[in-house]
Amino acid sequence: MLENFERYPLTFGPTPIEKLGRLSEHLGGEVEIYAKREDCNSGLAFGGNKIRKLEYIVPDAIARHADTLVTIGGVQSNHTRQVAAVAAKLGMKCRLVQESWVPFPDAVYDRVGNILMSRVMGAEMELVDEGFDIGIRESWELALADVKAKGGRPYAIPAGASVHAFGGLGYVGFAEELRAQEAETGLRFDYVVVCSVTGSTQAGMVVGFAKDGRARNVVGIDASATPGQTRAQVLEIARNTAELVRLGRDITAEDVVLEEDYAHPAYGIPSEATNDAIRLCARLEGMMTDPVYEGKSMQGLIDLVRKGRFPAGSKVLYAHLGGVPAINAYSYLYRNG
Ligand code: 5PA
Repeated sequence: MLENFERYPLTFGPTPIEKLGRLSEHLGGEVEIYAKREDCNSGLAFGGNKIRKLEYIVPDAIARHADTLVTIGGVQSNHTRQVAAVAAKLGMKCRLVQESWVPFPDAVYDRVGNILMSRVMGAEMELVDEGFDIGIRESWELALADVKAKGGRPYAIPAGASVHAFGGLGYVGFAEELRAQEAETGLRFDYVVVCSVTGSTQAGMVVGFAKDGRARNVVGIDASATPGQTRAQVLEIARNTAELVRLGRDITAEDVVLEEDYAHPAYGIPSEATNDAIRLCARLEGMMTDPVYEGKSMQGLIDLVRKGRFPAGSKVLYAHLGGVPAINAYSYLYRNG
């Protein structure tokens, strides 16, 4: 589906698929749970889902002779950290806007984890006192204008690399990669569980799996706590991406499955149920997840298995999209484990 698009390699190659046998057993053993380890996809500052997306965006930045990647996220954004790493790797500058998307009081919140690494990698950043919103922000537009005013050649990457013409392509590639792995191993996955916020991860998957009739088997777990906006953004990106890759059919609202029950109490704030899921997965599998994104999709996966959402015998693939560095900013919550 991606033959006509240039890819700049930033990842190690196809990501490993790992059986989560002890978690599957713990949840009754009727459903086989696997994880596709997007969190281990690259040597660029711990990797994650944005690296896969950026492989299809970087060729455009290079073609336009950009010298500065400009993007936006919360203080503990994984996305901004991954853009900082990619800029370093390409020999470009990086300008980051880090907004106050999460009102979290941990004393080291703006010192550790993602933001620490972005600073070490030399990104220029500003902290802006604006709340959570996945839409286009004025602060980001001002940063782009500022880079230009100072004689730079900025390249605009929106939040999560999502509302970008090529933002959905990386996760179309995920579906193609999985099909190849299925052919090789003889495994076939009935469902893919994926965390959704700015939307292009799920949108790309919906398009990629629409090709073999599995679009509606992509189960999005909302972590934005503004699911209306996330759902609309997934649909819009999926539609545009379907056209771009000439899928040959339209994507409809029914193709976007988004579970809304796991994002509470707010974006970036874990509930007790989220923390229970993080601990359970860590203690049964040694697989770490974070309190902002993957802990919530893990909570969703566990709850949906317990509720019998997946028929007995199903193989369910949890897409682990990265994000663990942010757990350092929640040190007080996990001081006793
Ligand atoms: C993020 C996003 P989408 O934004 O593509 O829907 O992906 C959600 C997601 N898991 C899932 C992890 C670990 C993520 O980092 N992170 C954002 C960030 O600024 O880091 C874009 C919000």
